[in-house]
Amino acid sequence: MADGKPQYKTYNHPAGGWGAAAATAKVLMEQSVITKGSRALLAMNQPGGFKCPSCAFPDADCKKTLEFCENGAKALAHEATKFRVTREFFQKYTVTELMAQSDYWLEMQGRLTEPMRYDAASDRYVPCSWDEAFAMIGRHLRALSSPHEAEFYTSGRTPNEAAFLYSIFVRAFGTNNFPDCSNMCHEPTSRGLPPAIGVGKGTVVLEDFEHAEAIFVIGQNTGTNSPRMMTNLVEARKRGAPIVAVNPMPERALIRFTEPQDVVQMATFGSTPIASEFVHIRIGGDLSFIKGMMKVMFEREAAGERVLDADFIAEHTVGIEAIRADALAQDWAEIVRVSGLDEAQIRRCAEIYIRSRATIICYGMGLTQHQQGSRLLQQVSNLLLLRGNYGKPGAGIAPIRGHSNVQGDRTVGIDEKPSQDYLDRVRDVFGFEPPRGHGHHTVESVEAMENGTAKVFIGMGGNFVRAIPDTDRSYAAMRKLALTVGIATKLNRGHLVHGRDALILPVVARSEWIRTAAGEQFVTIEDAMANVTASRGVLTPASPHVLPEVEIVCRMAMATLPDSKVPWASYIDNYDLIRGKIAEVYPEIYAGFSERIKNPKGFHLDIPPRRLVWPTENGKANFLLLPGLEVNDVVDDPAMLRLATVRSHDQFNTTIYSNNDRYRGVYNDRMVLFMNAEDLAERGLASGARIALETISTDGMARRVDGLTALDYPMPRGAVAGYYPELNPLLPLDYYDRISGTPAAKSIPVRVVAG
Ligand SMILES: Nc1nc2c(c(=O)[nH]1)N[C@H]1C(S)=C(S)[C@@H](COP(=O)(O)OP(=O)(O)OC[C@H]3O[C@@H](n4cnc5c(=O)[nH]c(N)nc54)[C@H](O)[C@@H]3O)O[C@H]1N2
Ligand SMILES: Nc1nc2c(c(=O)[nH]1)N[C@H]1C(S)=C(S)[C@@H](COP(=O)(O)OP(=O)(O)OC[C@H]3O[C@@H](n4cnc5c(=O)[nH]c(N)nc54)[C@H](O)[C@@H]3O)O[C@H]1N2
Ligand SMILES: [Mo]
Repeated sequence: MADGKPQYKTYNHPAGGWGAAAATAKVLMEQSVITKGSRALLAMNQPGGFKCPSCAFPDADCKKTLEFCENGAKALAHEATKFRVTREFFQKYTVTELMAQSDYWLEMQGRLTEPMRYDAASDRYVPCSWDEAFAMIGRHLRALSSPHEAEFYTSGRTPNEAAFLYSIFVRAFGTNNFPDCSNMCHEPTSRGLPPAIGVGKGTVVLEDFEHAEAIFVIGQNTGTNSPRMMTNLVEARKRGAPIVAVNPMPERALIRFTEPQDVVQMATFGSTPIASEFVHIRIGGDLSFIKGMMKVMFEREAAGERVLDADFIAEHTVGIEAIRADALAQDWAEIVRVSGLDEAQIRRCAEIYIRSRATIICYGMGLTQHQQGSRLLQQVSNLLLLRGNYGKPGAGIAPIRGHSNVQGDRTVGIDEKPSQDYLDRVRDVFGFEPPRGHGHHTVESVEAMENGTAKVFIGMGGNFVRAIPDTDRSYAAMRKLALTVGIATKLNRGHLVHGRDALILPVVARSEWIRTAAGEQFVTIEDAMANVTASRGVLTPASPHVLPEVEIVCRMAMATLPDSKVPWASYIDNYDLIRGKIAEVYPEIYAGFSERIKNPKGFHLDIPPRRLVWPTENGKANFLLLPGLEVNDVVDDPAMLRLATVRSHDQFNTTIYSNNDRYRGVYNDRMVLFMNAEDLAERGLASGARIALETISTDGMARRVDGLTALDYPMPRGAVAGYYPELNPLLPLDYYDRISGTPAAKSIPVRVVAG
């Protein structure tokens, strides 16, 4: 468990299977919620129940009775835990003492139970009433000389109703400062895809997986981070559709998987091979892989073979000439050098792609978190356009989103660069003039704290200080603030790295019911495939003193904007009124929201490219060029290694469930560095050596993490990986994709030094 002896061994079993079943039972036991947790699991992702609080992958239309996975069960067990953080707990420890504890320890203390206020004299959090808390927020916000001195963060577990009201409150207050977790995650999808296809979302629905003739999974650790998608991959593989997995780490579930829900496979210890082609790519090598495939296609087309969808290209697209010239001009030796792949494998992947009449390309953080993340996604779209892989069954682009409602939060207004059309509608519907300029994304909000222009930080969920880059610098920036507010289910580091005043405001969790004066309320979420569904908690809230997020937003607004014309109090009780307003602000997609949500299966938000309609400026799908083969600045240092910061199997972002990472064979340790054997040998290191890492950066700041164990692991040469958030001190704040603001957390240039 948390403090056992570190062990490193190879995991030779298929992913999923009995290992997953055992892990599910174990986590329910650890949180002492076997009966309660098992009961709640039966309601998870079922009509009339609640949506899994873990990832954003859609659930399969009620086809299976148990629509949850090992990691969904962990998320639920940690939410439904019997452990509580009470006023006695805060009386026992000073904030300085709590700061010395690990993230894992903080998480294991359990659910927050009542509002707390920081008391500087005793260095403790002390109880305060909800009225006092809201009054303090109102006082601080009204005292600012400009509304732009406040930063309003959102994490993607926040449901639509709360996120929508939060966006209205913040705009009525007068700023578009909406740093949010999406800025560190799929923002390249939101910003990169619109110029290409007109929407910043995926274009596939779950059913498309049943019709796909090939599936590419690029830079995404499916078995750990969206395990429910394994069902679709297993099904595809069983009917013979090839799967191409592109990843610098041979992620276990992408190689072999046993479905925990498949009784026969479980009983016979059977499993399904997943990747028909495992593409062991260098970190940041994806652009050259894509260009290599396109080069093959253009060459074969030039030789008279029909490998492109000429009709689709002629009718729907603009810009193929530049893409063709660029791909043909690439040199194989360079493609091979930058990608770390051999030409024959790239040709085989191109062949798979050419043979398939309908292809889905899925991707995750392995593509988005690079300096050119947004433009890299445009190249993925180019590849799809070449064979008309939009607007037909079984085809399209599938960003595998992170948080369960991160896509929904963006749809309903959490956006630091809102469109003028949207702002006009907010004005018309709510009768106030919203601010028109751009606000801060996550990195800019930290810069504003650092230079003293930001004074208040409100965190609607999440664990901002642990999620962002440059840990030491970010801690210092947060500590300069006048007020920090953490609206949360669990205690986390964000509550301990605080401003002069600080509040912890505990909320009702996804799995718990919400009862108001108007009766039982439900919330809604939008999954990664744009399905909007209702979520109704089934458990009793963690304490009688926690409040739903909607109520917290309304009461912050009432305390801050006493003259507001928006009827905040009415929304506290009746969530249908909120959905009515969402429908008014977004009539194209949300008309009739309150009626449509009565369908137990929910409804799908229109994605125009599915109908071959392209809401781009020119009304066409655009081929967009990214010259060269590199997606990150080239670093001229022979000792340089590219570091990807990744998730273990036992964490949800900054929440650490245990110090194990079963599929990668690491137990009781998170301070490890996965490294290629030759890279180790070249540095005179043996597997297990104690090392430190330093960032190779250009800003003159020293960044270093000590106490790491280097492990011989099948990584490509020059590529290393370790865990987020422990390695965030190595990620420079200004090392990010300029289009999306997303930190390049998968390609930090580092060097190994003696530890
Ligand atoms: N259980 C669980 N589920 C989760 C989460 C969690 O922490 N735990 N987090 C949620 C969130 S917010 C998100 S955004 C998603 C994240 O889910 P993923 O996108 O799977 O996130 P990561 O674990 O960061 O890493 C992705 C993969 O990218 C690979 N990779 C690294 N660099 C490169 C590269 O240059 N090219 C390619 N092709 N691959 C590369 C890594 O080896 C890793 O397998 O999952 C969501 N679901
Ligand atoms: N180096 C590096 N950095 C990264 C990444 C990476 O791959 N590498 N990934 C990035 C990504 S993809 C993301 S999405 C961000 C994640 O950043 P965040 O979303 O900020 O972080 P989480 O760890 O998901 O937040 C966990 C906290 O949310 C609170 N919480 C949980 N459920 C609820 C709820 O229902 N309501 C409320 N109000 N609070 C709740 C709990 O108190 C918990 O402590 O991190 C980013 N940072
Ligand atoms: Mo994410």
